[in-house]
Amino acid sequence: MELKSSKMGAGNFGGNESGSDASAPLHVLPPLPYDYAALEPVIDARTMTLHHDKHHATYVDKLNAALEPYAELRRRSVPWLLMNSDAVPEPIRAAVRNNGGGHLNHSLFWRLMTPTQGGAPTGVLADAVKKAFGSLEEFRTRFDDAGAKLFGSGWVWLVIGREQGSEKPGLEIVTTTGHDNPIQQGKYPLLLNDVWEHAYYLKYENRRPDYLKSWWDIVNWKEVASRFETPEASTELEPADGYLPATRK
Ligand code: MN3
Repeated sequence: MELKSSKMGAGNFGGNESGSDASAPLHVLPPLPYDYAALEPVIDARTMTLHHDKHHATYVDKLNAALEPYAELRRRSVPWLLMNSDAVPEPIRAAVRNNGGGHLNHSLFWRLMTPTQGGAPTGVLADAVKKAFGSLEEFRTRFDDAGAKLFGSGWVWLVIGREQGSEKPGLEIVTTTGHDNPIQQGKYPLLLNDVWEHAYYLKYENRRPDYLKSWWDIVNWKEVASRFETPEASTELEPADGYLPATRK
């Protein structure tokens, strides 16, 4: 499978295309699109600082370290690595899955939150949510329930998968453990929430359901709608190669 490497620049998920410095880190920690305190009071600045500068940064560092001896794999994007785990040598397979997934998921997560949006989905996304879940309120309830029930560390997602009881594309709520991403199941992520304790414990302690409920105030619905309407523009998932996001049609 060949990457459309020319499209893989945006989002820091692609390979080092300059090729000028073989020792340069290939994967780069993206900056937060807002200040550390911007999501308060829902997520406190201390949590954001640790989460981005320590947790996410460590995933990027460990991913680069794992890939360092493998010249061919260093050209590959994170989604490609996650979707082609058979091509990743066994000694680094777990490290690439965990840290590559951690890098991809957090990069999406930062962009799907905003200090200014909140509110509700509009347009065709609103219609799709209503069709799949009955109402926005029901969707949120089911999403929160899935996140609250997920045992241990993981993520809760809204994805383009399959309509319930059919082969047609439709919206689904799924959960993943660790840092797995729904692209590994052929599903296209639209929205995600991090339910690892490091995402909420300083402020919410053991009250994960309170965190899940509060979080809706900072969801970037504009970005969710953009992903839904033009998934092909989300370059970090480009190498899906016929796998996704064609499921929308
Ligand atoms: Mn996290």
